[in-house]
Amino acid sequence: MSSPREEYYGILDLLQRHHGWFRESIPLIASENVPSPAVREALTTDFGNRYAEGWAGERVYAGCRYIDLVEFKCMELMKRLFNAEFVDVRPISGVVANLVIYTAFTDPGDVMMALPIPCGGHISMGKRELGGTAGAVHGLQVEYLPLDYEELNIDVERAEKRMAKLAKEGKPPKLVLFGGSVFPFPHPVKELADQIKSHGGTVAYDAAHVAGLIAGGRFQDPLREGAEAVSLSTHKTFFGPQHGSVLSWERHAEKIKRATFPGMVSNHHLHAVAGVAIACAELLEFGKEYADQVVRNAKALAQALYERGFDVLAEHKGFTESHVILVDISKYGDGGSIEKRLEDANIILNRNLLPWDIKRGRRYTEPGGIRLGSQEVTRLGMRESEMIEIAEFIKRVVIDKEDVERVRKDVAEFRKQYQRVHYCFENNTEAYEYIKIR
Ligand code: DSN
Repeated sequence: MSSPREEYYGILDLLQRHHGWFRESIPLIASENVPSPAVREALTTDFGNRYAEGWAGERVYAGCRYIDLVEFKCMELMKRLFNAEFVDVRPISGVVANLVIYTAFTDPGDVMMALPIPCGGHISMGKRELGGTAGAVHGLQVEYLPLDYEELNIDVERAEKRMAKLAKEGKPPKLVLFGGSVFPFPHPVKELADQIKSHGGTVAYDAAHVAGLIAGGRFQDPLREGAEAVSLSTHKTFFGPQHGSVLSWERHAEKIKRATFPGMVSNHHLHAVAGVAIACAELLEFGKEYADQVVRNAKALAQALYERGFDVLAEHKGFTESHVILVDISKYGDGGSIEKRLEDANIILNRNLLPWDIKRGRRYTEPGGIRLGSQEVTRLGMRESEMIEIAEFIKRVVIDKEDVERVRKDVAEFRKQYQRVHYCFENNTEAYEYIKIR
């Protein structure tokens, strides 16, 4: 058995190896990003060891003098960024932000409509029998928004019919949650908002994936299209630390505040709130330029993959209007083994169910698709020409079945030029530098 000291150094060694690996890899997971050195600095502060239960300025804890000032700044900057009347920056993740919305606007047993998981819905929107948060934790009865497989978007006509049918059966949706984890095109919020409201329902929007693009003015603006509440995670296209938030209107402030605390959080990860405040300032300054490049890169990567023989979905509409692209990989194998082969070549992305996979008997372990996101490589300073190089690396692994070792060496060489975080005020520390403070 190893001694505690050996274990201690062993753990630290694994952390350093992770950093070394990411320095040499191409990070394409659509739900991740790399924060700036200033955000990483915030995460190491003593804020991470404190409690601040309650609302800023009205805490149930002492010692919050600076914590309150930072949290007020975070709220003020986030309101500016999203032109929101009210924000709650305390939910500690996107899932918790969704739970805050469920708690504020519904009761257990109510009907909620959202996309099913194979069609891009997130696990936090899932049914009870699937263990999804909405059903299993808050007791909502989840009904599905229909997806148009060709358009990769919600089918407005079928959604209207489904909603009308639910209303006729005496179970109109109390909440309709737009958004999801595969979110290439703006959802028809304004097209459906009136009908949702006419049945007494609330329009909500999960912006976890697209928050940075909304902040940069490069995606739809759900608050102006009829949404009463918007949940965020702050670490996907929004390039802060892992955390969540809710945007809304002043008229809903009290019930959202109460749902967050005492409902969902005691400690709300104050170091992360500080990191979110810094990321808000960075997005206010650089967000437009960043979001434009993220979308340009996603389109360029999709086009380059398509030209190399990959079945990138939604070609007829330019593949994507966000950071995410979805590829039907089934003619080369299953998504699980392709994900693994690419990982061995230091190309890190994830397998993904395609909308029709479950009906065809596929499972999430071996789905027909892979999902790629352009936001992290954009943050590393890459542009359209680098997307072509990335597509070529992917082709060498998946189509040419080249030796992964050889591709991995070329990927590491390619990555040498992209070691700094862009779209931030200071980048003296490298993006994946291991910071030792022992
Ligand atoms: N499961 C991740 C996603 O891809 O959306 C994060 O919630």
